[in-house]
Amino acid sequence: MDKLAVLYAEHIATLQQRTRTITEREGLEGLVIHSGQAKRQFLDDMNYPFKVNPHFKAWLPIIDNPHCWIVVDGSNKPKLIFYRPVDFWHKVPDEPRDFWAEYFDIELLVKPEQVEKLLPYDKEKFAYIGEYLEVAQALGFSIMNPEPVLNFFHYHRAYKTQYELECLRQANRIAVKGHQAARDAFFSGGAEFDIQQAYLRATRQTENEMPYGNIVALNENCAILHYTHFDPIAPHNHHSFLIDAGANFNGYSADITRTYAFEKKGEFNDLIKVMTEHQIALGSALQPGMLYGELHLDCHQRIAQVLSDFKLVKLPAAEIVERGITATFFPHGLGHHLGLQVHDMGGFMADEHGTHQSPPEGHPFLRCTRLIEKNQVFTIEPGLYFIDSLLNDLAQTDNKQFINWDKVEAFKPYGGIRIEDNIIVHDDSLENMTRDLNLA
Ligand SMILES: [Mn+2]
Repeated sequence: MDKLAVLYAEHIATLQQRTRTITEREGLEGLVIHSGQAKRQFLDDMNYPFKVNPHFKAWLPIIDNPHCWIVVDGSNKPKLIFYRPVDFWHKVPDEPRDFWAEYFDIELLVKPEQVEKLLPYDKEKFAYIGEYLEVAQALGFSIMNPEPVLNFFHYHRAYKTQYELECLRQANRIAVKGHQAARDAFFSGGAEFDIQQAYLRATRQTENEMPYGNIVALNENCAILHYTHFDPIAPHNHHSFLIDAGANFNGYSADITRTYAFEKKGEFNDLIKVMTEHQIALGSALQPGMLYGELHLDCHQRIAQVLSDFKLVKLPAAEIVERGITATFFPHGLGHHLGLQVHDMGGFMADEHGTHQSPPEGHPFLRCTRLIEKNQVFTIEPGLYFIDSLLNDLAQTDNKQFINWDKVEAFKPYGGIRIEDNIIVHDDSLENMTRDLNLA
């Protein structure tokens, strides 16, 4: 953990610099960043799981404490208002003593409503950054979440500091342990529920700590892109297993997907092998100066080649793409930025003012159109699925005649395939954090 402490100094300096630049440009004296509040369930005395404001956790790894505030101007030492109630019902957070604590002037807050005394007295030129606009208004803020400020941070967030890259490596390390345990649970015949439990146990993280709802799908459920149900009963036969699951480290996310065939012999296993080769090739093709969208289009060419080679579509690859058939089998984007948020902000930005760069026509679900540059982190996650509703749509078109429907039917019990790694783009090399950990 010493390494993180060393890297953190540069991380804070970078955030200070960004803050200085944007507050000067916008004529602000500073920013007041709110971690958030506990949200009460309707007509109940219990709260929803707390999810921290990503702009807050960008500064320090506090991800589980509501009613905290950071006051920054980019020049002076940042101030942390740390919520530490007197409470015999819940665990009270310890006073901060971690490696990051020395970079903040820390004031303890016992009651949320007492924050007023600790915030800047004159708030006219301070911007509130957070979710609770009524709270901000009541406290006397008139500037809330100004778009130029948010755009600026979202754009620059794509360039990770060395501290952030280390956090992302750690998140991958934790997630890979989960993936290995999940794979073993699948091959020993577990139900989706059992596999999920094995994953969580291996990561030592709870469901609420996961950066997103794990996707643990067996057989035809692999065709449901965001399948978040956990069947407690094992199916009669295990055919296939798709797991899309991450982990959290200091507020940074891993986002990894693997697909397995239960039988090592068989065409679905061959299909996984070929998709894995393409996934690795796509990951290796990331390079500074290229648009991420180009790689997404390259992926469609590759999917078309697979569809043609496996005789799922009775056409040469080029024509499969031309006729738009690949979208039926690969309906989502190639990937996205990864960091504080699983789908990190800024993927569509052409510049720090937030100028929007739309996805290519016909590819509405692509989440990143940005220029690839060093210190950015991407997921690469091609997929190939047999989704009833999309296949039904395809059957209503002229392209119906080119599809080998018997073959499609034969693959349906397997659902589909997605394979996803987390990759850092360096100056003159790539770092596949996921495969470096030997997750096949
Ligand atoms: Mn992803």
